[in-house]
Amino acid sequence: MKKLALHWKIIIAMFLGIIWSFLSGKLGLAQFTADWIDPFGTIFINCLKFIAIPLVMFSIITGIATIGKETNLGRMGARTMGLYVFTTMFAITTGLTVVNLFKPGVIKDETKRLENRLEYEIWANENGVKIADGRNLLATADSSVVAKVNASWNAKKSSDEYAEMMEKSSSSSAAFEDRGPLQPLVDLIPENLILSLSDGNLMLQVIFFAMFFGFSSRFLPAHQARPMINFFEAVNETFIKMVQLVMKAAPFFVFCLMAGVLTKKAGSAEELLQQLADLGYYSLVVVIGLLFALFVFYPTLMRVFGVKIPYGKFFREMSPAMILAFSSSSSAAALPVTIDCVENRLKVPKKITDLVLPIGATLNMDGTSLYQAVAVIFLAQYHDVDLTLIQQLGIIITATLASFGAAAVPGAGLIMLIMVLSSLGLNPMWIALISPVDRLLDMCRTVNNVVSDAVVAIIINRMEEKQVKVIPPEEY
Ligand code: DAS
Repeated sequence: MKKLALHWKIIIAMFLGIIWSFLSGKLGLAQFTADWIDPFGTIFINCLKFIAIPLVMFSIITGIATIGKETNLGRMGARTMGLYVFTTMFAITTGLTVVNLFKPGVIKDETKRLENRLEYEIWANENGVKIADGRNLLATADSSVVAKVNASWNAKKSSDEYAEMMEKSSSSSAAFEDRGPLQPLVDLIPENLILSLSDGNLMLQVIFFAMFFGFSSRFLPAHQARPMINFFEAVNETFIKMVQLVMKAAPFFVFCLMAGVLTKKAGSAEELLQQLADLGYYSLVVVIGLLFALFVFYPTLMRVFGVKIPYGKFFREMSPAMILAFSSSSSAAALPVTIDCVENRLKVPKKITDLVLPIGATLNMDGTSLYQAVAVIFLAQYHDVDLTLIQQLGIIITATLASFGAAAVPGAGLIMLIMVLSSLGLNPMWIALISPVDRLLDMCRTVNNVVSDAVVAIIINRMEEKQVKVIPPEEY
């Protein structure tokens, strides 16, 4: 039988892992899975994560240090950032469109809808927050209903889950509140490089250091810089080789990852299915938006920029990175494989991938921003809050900033949702309502985050080639 290509093996392994997570619940093997299978998934992710940060650093240093004079770094950087912002804003607009079209949060039951609304107004009054749509149902509501909502709200506030969420939202909101206008710029500069290298959330600081170091090395006399750059290039290539070696065992690791993440996270896949049923319509709307962006918007955008990649070929060559993004829910963990796919399978030169992909993995999160747009409006609908068009357009800005600020690790998008909710005068603790299905949606939106980075790299490459390059499919 013809040797099965790696991406098909990984896809089969992924489905076997999902089947195993159902079986292990039924056969009482959940503990066995957690003890003997899931650790290999963690080992796999850790291997890719410990490679990702130095790979980002050495890729950017060598990329900036060696990029030829013919490439105008400023122009390439501006084009890259412009495409990141454009694709993110388009993703948010897609999210706003589908959630307003399908209205997954609107509750038919009058009483339930009123109770949710009153709970929002009680929260807003307690916290001195201006009601987002200016209505005041508390003033006219039946006193027995108000008393009932008050009691349930107080009970909810004292529950562990809400206490934990309140802690999360207050720490995150505080993190946003005392930020001056230039704080994001200050956060870019590493205080201590070793500290930045040790924390995946500080990837931006590693990128800043690498760009500054690489740019500075261009001022050295060639005979001085060359040995250092040769060394960094060899280190970089070694890291890529390490990724390729790890990926040879990817089918086994992805099986363990899928078997473990579903069993461990949900307690059992059935519980996850039950949670999905409760938030099914909302989850479906998020997935519809993501699929539209993935299979309609990105191929169209590449066509518009004159990139002629056969439709199927693009996704086939990107599939290892997409599956890894799905199974790990981490753009950072998937980054080494994304670089490998874009460079060695889609043939985009290193001088482009070294810069565009590491920065994209950290900044450009289209899937996250689309998800945040859907989630905010879903939660507003669920609490009968009518946001005006202007307020919704404001989400394009706040969700863009939130996705730029989200770290490339699992669950980052949900936490950054706190900022978007707070900016609209909505209750940041509503994220507790959608957290049960967040892991599954995180897996889906991380795929879009990774594909968007690859699409931008391919478009930048075409733009840098300055001509419409029709590459025959067999060559591509
Ligand atoms: N999981 C994040 C990532 O790695 C995205 C998110 O949490 O929204 O891209």
